[in-house]
Amino acid sequence: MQARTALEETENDKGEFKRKDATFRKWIGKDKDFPAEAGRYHLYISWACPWANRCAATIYLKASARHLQLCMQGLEDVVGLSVVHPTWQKTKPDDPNDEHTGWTFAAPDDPPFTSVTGFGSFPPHECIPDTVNGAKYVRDLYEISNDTSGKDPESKYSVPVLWDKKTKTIVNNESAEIVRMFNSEFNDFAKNQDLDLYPEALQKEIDSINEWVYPTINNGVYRCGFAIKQEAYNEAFKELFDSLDRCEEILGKQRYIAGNQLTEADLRLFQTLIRFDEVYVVYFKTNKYFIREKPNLTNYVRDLYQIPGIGKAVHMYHIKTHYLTSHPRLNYYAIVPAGQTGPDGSDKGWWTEPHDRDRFADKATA
Ligand SMILES: N[C@@H](CCC(=O)N[C@@H](CS)C(=O)NCC(=O)O)C(=O)O
Repeated sequence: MQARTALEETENDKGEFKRKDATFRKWIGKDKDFPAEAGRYHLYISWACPWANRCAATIYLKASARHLQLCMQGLEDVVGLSVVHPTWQKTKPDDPNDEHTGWTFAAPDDPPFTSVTGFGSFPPHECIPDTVNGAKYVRDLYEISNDTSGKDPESKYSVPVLWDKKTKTIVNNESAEIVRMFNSEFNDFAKNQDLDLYPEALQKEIDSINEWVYPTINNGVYRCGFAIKQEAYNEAFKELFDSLDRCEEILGKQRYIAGNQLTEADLRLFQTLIRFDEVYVVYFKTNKYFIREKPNLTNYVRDLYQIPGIGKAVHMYHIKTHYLTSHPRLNYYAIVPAGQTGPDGSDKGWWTEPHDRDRFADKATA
């Protein structure tokens, strides 16, 4: 069986993109599979991946005092971080029968990568190599953990990966669960223990928002971009913009998507919105409108982007470079559109402008 990537998850009658569930689902915490300990766990991410990024943002948020607009060291000292190169490479370059391409580590002084089709020159800016296992590819981590992901049609070599240095295995590779663990299980070590991204009073509301935001927005953009039949794209496109309209309306009445308090539901929604105008509109054909045309969505993205823990995890170079240079089927020549932030994503542009969200009450700053 050939190792697989998300692009192969469209091989069904309808040509729809169907994201498979993550395979490692162990928990860290009191009376759970693994104990919470400082320095024991390592997080492997891509700055480009919206799912991995929300895990990094949670680490930073738990380390930041929002009302002081300060970002201090906190969970950053507790959980180590490695960041892959944005451009997928062949993960078994010496095996002519293995065609898999995927996440590859690089050190900041390594030479630039080209796409697997041999185009472009993409330097390893802001990459952090794997100092824990010395792995060259994320695939290696799955193989050290004796996993067949990627070979198994049910799964692939995805990020984020939460790694246990003690037992040398993957603990969990599902971002929704990793965010919850960082939110609640590491408070003994976190600087910003009081920040609760999944507060009990809002859990029902958050769960019900996640239920439509995930399939129609977070995964909805991928369902548009990876569809290989027109009907599948049409359906995903309609659901996506119906949901974005719904968000625009909700955000006209309250500061955050689940109420007047920042929660994990915002971290999820934000990850798609910040990538939308620069990548999804052009690359995933989600071109009914730009986020910047919608006043409430625009100001909401600015508000979140300007929270240091969230903004710090946004790396536009990685975001643009990954999508545009990693899927030869979609962009053979790996040309990166300039958009608002330039091809290298260096211009911060739109999201640093002042926002109008202070007009709502905000529990976090009250
Ligand atoms: N359920 C996972 C999904 C993670 C995921 O799909 N990550 C993508 C990057 S955005 C990936 O690593 N894909 C690898 C591939 O398609 O081979 C989560 O939310 O943690």
